[in-house]
Amino acid sequence: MNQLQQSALLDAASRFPIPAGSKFSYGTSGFRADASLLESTVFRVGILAALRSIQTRSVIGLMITASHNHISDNGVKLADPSGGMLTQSWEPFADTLANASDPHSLIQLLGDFIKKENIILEGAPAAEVLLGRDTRPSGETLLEAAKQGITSLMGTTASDMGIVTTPQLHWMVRAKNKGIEATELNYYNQMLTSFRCLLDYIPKGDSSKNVSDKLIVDGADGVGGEKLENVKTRLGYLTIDVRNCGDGVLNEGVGADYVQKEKMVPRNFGPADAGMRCASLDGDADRLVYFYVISNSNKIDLVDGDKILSLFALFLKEQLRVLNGPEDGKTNISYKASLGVVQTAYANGASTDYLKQMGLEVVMTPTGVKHLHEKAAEYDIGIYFEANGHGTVLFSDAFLSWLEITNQELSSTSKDSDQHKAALRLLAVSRLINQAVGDALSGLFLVEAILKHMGWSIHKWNELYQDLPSRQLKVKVVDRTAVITENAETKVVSPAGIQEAIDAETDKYPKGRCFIRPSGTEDVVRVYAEASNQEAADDLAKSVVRLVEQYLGFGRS
Ligand code: G16
Repeated sequence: MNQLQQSALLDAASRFPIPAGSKFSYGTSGFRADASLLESTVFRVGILAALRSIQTRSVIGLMITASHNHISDNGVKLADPSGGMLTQSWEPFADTLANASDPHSLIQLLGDFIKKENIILEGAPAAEVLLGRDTRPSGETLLEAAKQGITSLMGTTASDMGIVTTPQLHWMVRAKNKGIEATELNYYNQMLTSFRCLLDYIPKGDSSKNVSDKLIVDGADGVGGEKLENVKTRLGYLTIDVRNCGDGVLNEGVGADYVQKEKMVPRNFGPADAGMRCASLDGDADRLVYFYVISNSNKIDLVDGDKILSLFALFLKEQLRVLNGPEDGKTNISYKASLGVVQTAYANGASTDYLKQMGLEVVMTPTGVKHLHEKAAEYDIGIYFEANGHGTVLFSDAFLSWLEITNQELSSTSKDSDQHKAALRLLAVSRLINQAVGDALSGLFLVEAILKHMGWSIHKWNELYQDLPSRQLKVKVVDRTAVITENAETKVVSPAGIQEAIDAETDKYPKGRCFIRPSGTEDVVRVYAEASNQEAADDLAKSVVRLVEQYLGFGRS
């Protein structure tokens, strides 16, 4: 950095002092905290985004959101050139930068990092960061802080994409770096064209008529509901009734996190909806779960991320089988695409058993899309989902290129054959489902297309396997970072002794399984328990909560 750049940065940084007594960390999905504490962090992440853009000579994304968290929280995360999460190798520096207490040490740290990463500032081509935010009231001020961070370094361009879903911003970053027009309209066009294509190739027959044309969606009073309203007139057969579209408090008694954890009907749903196919998005529309209201109750039957994954896996496996052609070898196709699924410890044990019975390779990673995405990218078709509804399907470039060529060949040699239709469906899925990150909207359209293809009601889908009863609780402790885990978060290595205590408790319950981990988005330790019946799962979770309090001490709420 030359003198001029240093003094410009110094000047900007002095306007964003770190709040006294705060410690920030780049958690499961970027920085999250009470919004009033975040301006300095967002400013610094702006600088980081500009540096990443200069280094990669590509467009980077910066999203202001705290997703499923309370409305008073906010957060910031970066999208790398591929549209995926910021490379994990930059996370430690993001932590250091966010916590550098005075502007001079900030400049020093930046200088050292620029040298270490070999980032050439002089003569660097124009860099650009795309900015997005969700509907939180604090978003506007924080976006301003981000812009100042971005432009303070070499006058990098900050392009404001407005209020968008998190996956839309990730999609735009990916699109722009591939030379595709990065507009919201283009995002919808690509998604809906592929959706209609999947509908066009539904086998003729009566079964698809069994599928209700009505879907009710809980928009979590966030950005996703509004966006769905924009497209719902373009869906052909499907009528979507969008509720919780921004009139109530974001994520409060609504949204995918509430529905999945509490298993209760969200606000504005009731007895009249019993049995109907319903879906719920989270605050920034990167999570999706389905459910139906149980008659005469305020409870729901949940169709979670694991079941979405299973539905996708079933459909894609079948398309690959048909594409490969009959076993006799006459029309057998040469490319054997690898298909793998990725889950976390939160995946219901019954779902993992089901996927393995289907003959699929199941890999486990720690919580966080960044981990699942990386693993899924190792397959030709990698499907990843967290039970909370976060996930997508990734297609490898090699497989897609081959598929394009094969599709052309099939369209001249055996147009409209089963093989040709399977190729077309796979191509449509790859264009429909967001390749950058988990996306509730594109996930929803894929679920809808597959249910219609199979002729399945939500009830039939839910019967794929029966979930083991489970309970998830959160515990406020003195310092959640004292919990250190290994083996994809299934084993605690610190504090000493707690894992043995958890194991002893779990052994008391038939089919018992339990783990704890520190949340990376909230100041809590999460406890997950599974057992042969609901009462046992509840009891196991509660006893482990007591162990956590005993070993880690009560925290203030
Ligand atoms: C984020 C991550 C998810 C993760 C969730 C909860 O979701 O993107 O991968 O499952 O946080 O993480 P934790 O248990 O560490 O709090 P979202 O929807 O909040 O962005």
